[in-house]
Amino acid sequence: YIGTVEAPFIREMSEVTHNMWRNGWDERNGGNVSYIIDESEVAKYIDIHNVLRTIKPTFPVHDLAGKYFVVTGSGKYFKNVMADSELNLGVLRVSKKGEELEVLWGLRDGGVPTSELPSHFMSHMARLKADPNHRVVLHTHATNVIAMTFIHDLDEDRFTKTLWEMCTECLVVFPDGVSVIPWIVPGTTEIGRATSEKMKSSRVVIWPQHGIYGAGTTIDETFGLIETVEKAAQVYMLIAHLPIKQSITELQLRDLAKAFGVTPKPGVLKD
Ligand code: 2HA
Ligand code: ZN
Repeated sequence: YIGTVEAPFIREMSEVTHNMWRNGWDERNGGNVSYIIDESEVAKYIDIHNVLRTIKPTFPVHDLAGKYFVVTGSGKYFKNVMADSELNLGVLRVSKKGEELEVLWGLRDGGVPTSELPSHFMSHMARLKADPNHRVVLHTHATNVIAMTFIHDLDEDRFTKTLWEMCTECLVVFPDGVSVIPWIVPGTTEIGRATSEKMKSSRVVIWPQHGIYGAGTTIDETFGLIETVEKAAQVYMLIAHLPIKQSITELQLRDLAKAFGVTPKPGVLKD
């Protein structure tokens, strides 16, 4: 085996966690990422027949049986992933029956997967039904998204429309809009259920006063999606208290959708 630390999926995880930390989104142990990897890709770098130990998930995950994941560890800091990926990340396989997690690499010194594993696994199940190419779930404490949830109406269609109005290309990047759940205790299966329910039809779920979940087919695309939402929220936070002289109109949003061939989430724009 080639050195596992050089595996592209470990490098991608190290880079994305580092970038999110540098953005100021992942203080302390904030944020978590899980990423589905093909067996053939894992097998190039890791002995997939050597299970280091098993972990019981808090709920069975039959729909994900046999799938391989790279995940961030519970309580680990994004800041530290680059320097020691084997301590802060883990590669695991969901057992054949979906009742155990088989650790194949990392989570050194008895580490366990992210405390938000219920939300991650349930979101993966929902997204795989919506998009067979789905692979990534990314949670982060994007600063301006959190700030915006204090002062903006939490109705998800109104929230989506405001974000679309903040930067011209937002509608093109997330025509499916963002969804918003109520405030719920993190790490619970209840917040997992609420998040995955939204993930059936949208790739972005906002947790009020906490952060954001994004889903996508690659790390780059998912990070880009969250960056775009956060950028719009940042613009909102910069202008919301100022007298607005001009903005993007509904007609312009429609023209934009037409020009880029995207369908805005129904109900957000007035008909
Ligand atoms: O792991 O972000 O939501 C820290 C978190 C929990
Ligand atoms: Zn969080």
